[in-house]
Amino acid sequence: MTRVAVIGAGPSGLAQLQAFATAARAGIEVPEVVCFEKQGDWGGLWNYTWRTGLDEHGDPVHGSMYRYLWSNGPKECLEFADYPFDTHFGKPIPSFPPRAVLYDYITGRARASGVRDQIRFNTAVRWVSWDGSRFSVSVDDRTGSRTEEFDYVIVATGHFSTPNVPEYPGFDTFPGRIMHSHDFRDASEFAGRDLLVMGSSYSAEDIALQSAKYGAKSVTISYRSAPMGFGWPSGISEVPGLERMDGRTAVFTDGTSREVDAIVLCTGYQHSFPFIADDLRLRTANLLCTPNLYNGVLWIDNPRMMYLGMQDQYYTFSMFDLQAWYARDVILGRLPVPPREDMAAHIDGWTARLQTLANPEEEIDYQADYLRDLMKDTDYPDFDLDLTRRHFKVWEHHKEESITGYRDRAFTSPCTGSQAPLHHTPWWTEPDDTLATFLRTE
Ligand code: FAD
Ligand code: NA7
Repeated sequence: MTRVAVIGAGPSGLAQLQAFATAARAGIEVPEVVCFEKQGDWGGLWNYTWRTGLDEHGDPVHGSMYRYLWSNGPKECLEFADYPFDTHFGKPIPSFPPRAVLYDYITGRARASGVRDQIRFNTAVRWVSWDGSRFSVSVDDRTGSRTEEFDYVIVATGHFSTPNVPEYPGFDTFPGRIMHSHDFRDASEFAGRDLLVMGSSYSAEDIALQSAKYGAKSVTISYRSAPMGFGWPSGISEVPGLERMDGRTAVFTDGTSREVDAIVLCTGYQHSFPFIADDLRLRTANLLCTPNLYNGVLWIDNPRMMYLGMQDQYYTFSMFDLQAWYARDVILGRLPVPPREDMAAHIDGWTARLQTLANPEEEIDYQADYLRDLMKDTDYPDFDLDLTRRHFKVWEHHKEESITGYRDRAFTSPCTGSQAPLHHTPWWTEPDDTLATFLRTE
């Protein structure tokens, strides 16, 4: 029997299990699917851990999410078309849920599909190689190591876990704490302190806001290329790049300086796959179009090797679902694999368009067009993709209008058409991120 290995049981890996389970329910013969997950539970980054550094087995901790993390985009833009929010929660819920609510949603669909017994938890994949006819997958299940043979390998291990940690002059003599956003867990740690946040993307934006919300005395955000330029609340300011640290004093390239107590490096992540042989290993920066992946999924030098969720992400769960449906249909032989040169030319076309994108609106259209292609190829349930495209653009404007208030807006579902209610409390004044409080109606 054909055997498929899925590596990782986060949103992408679970999407793959969902895709096969859906086909099986429709009476289609599906291969044997085995999912390896190095953590003790599913949900990937959404499975919160207090741990940093090494996990209980001595492996790098996967988790990068922190307490009080709320969705940074409208939930309507990531809704599962085969399992709408209204179905899971039994009623419409507000558009920007905290982490525990999204975790409940992701794992709720997986529970309903009964895919848990396909997952081998506490099992880390240590090496994947191709022997000319099949893949050898070596795993460590904490009792020992073994190697199994597979016909297809689907890598769904995420790419926001291995931190990119730059060095700056004076870091080695800075008297305070320096951490990467991967290790940031509880914003209240910085209450009453002066914080330096480095970076100008999603992590910098949100960690600066979190820290101010939970009591930091001041937050200085240092950008390398360009400021985010939002209307920051009092206590947060943006300055140019860091030149050096002189003790506690941060000196910036415009000659200004600030005294700070701690530094959070929101400097992004590396795509890291040390468990994959060189000839199969994706090497890329965080881009909307990754090199060598046809349709963003198939490794062109060996299309039985597949990757999910490796792009930079406006779209998340719905994109992973579409990729998983596509991967499934290639494996089932329902979709063709073009010759290598055609796949390479297709990627070249997308890469050329990527170079022309001038602003977030064009980036949103670019990724939505990619999803549109996958929708055309697969039988993933229809949803109003153009509505999500418009939602993202409106969301960008909401952020420009109020960076502390954009999460108080409400959107309509692209799957059911239902209108989300407004949350009972403004995000900026709501310290409680529990599921019970979020779902409470007042
Ligand atoms: P992950 O969630 O990273 O899951 C990968 C899984 O693979 C993990 O369970 C891991 O344990 C497992 N794994 C890794 N290596 C191995 C191995 N060698 N062997 C076995 N198992 C392995 N997206 C949103 O839509 N909204 C948000 O608000 C949002 N906020 C975010 C905030 C932060 C701080 C971060 C870092 C990301 C955020 N994201 C958000 C994006 C996030 O990438 C996706 O939502 C999603 O978690 C990606 O799913 P994934 O399955 O591809 O990867
Ligand atoms: P991103 O989006 O990859 O952004 C990384 C940021 O780090 C970006 O602003 C970079 O600046 C900055 N960076 C990278 N290297 C450096 C150095 N050496 N010095 C200063 N600044 C640097 O990662 P995020 O963590 O923000 O977001 C990842 C995911 O987490 C995302 O999906 C969110 O939902 C949560 P640049 O602009 O390139 O100059």
